Amino acid sequence: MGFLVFLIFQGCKNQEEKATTAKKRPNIIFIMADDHATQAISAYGHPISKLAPTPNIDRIAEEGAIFKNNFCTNSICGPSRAVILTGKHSHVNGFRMNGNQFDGSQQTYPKLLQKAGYNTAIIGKWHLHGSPEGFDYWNILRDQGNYYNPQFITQESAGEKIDTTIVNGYATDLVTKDALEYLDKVKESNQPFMLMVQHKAPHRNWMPALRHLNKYDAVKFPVPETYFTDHNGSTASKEQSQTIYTDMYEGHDLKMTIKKGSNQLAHNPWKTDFDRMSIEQRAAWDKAYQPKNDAFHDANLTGKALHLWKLQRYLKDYMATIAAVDEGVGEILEYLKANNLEENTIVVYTTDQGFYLGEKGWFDKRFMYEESLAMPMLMKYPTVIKSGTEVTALTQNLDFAPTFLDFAGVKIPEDMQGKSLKPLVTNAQKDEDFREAIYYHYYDFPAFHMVKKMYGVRTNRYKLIHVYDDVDEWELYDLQEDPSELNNLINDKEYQEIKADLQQKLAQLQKEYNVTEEEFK
Ligand code: SGN
Ligand code: CA
Repeated sequence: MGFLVFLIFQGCKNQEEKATTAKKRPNIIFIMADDHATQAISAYGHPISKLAPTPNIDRIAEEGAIFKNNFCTNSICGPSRAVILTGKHSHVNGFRMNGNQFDGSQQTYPKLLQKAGYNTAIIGKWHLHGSPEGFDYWNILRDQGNYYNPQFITQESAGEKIDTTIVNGYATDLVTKDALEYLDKVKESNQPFMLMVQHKAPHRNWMPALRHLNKYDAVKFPVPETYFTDHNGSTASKEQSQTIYTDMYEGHDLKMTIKKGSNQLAHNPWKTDFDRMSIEQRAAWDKAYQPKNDAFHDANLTGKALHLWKLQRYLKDYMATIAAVDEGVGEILEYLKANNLEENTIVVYTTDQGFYLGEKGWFDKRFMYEESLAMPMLMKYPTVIKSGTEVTALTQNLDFAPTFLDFAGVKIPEDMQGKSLKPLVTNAQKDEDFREAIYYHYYDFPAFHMVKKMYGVRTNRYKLIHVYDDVDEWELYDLQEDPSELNNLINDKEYQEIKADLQQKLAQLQKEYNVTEEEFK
């Protein structure tokens, strides 16, 4: 009898210990916006963001770490998400461009965390087609998602015939609300959790929440020096179609109307974004925009003045769309504090790739130039990361999966191509010893915005790009001398040694990452 009691007691004790160890493992909240440029996060200090600060997102950097040289491997939505989930480059995980179908049967970090006892969830934009695998809970936006009254696909509705549910409200707020509801449920359990909160905002067509429609009316954003550049030295730059003043749709993107006194949008090919608004939402929208649009018609702008007006309208909408994301981050951080979860939860803020805010005249991403290559990365974990940590190592979205596994104490599979960032934020490794150069490859051509196929290498000072397929052109930039990347040095005599070195680094990386000839067909 005594022995049985002992056994039962031991059993309970083991279970208790197991629960305590499980609790000790950090929770992970991965917040990812869509197309949120580093220039639009005030922690990164860009002049544009100073006029439209993001105080809540900045808190993650203040209380933890900011990555100053974090880059994507392929500057486009689905591919970046697939790299994040798998820790493998696009050519290895198989998702090279939007429209591909993600092979959900492959290894991902959520699956590995789930297997190790984590409760895993994803809420918001998914964009990988097919249903998410490796999640205990999911609630995803249909396709790209809509800002107003979006459709969600839930575990329950994704049967043989996917049944999407329209949820009234504003996408960013709905995603935040569902994230808070998930936290409320999961905090009651003994399991550590990993939650991915993936906003649609601030993706095109930049529709702010009703409460933010006039937020930046009085602000004049700085015009990038390169807004009217002529792209000498790069055929790919000349031949893209993502220029604000020639390629934005006046209605859909810039919310311009056909004439004074009318609320009818000018060119608006994707009607569903506005047509789905309720009568009340549309009335509030028109009340905010009509006076601005009428003033625009009165001003009768043409030429450069018109191009500059378009830039301001774009930036005001883009930054106002971010305001709800920032508020949502604030709500999550407050929730953690109020529920005693702050100390043991890693919070990450990032986006799927960078974005142009008028630099080179552009919006969108895809190019290997800095604005679209750079990805914001902020991370806090109070018990482990010192506040105010700055990481300058060359890091990538490729590294996120190994990092989360490392923090969770799960073995990083050999076949993951990224490296854990943990030694960088715990000061166990020096920034300069982390990685010599990063590898990039963009495939999505011909497609929207007509950005050509390209691959390349970036060190902390130089960048070499090969644009291929319908052209065969190399570009070389000295980022220290020419941060705007306007001066292609590929044929410059003084840079031939540097070029040879970069070519060698490129070959090395292609070998290391198993890039075969197949990739360039
Ligand atoms: C949509 C956008 C494009 C954008 C792609 C990819 N047009 O097609 O401007 O480049 O998505 O974006 S829109 O008018 O329909 O918004 S991604 O972030 O999903 O890769
Ligand atoms: Ca994106």
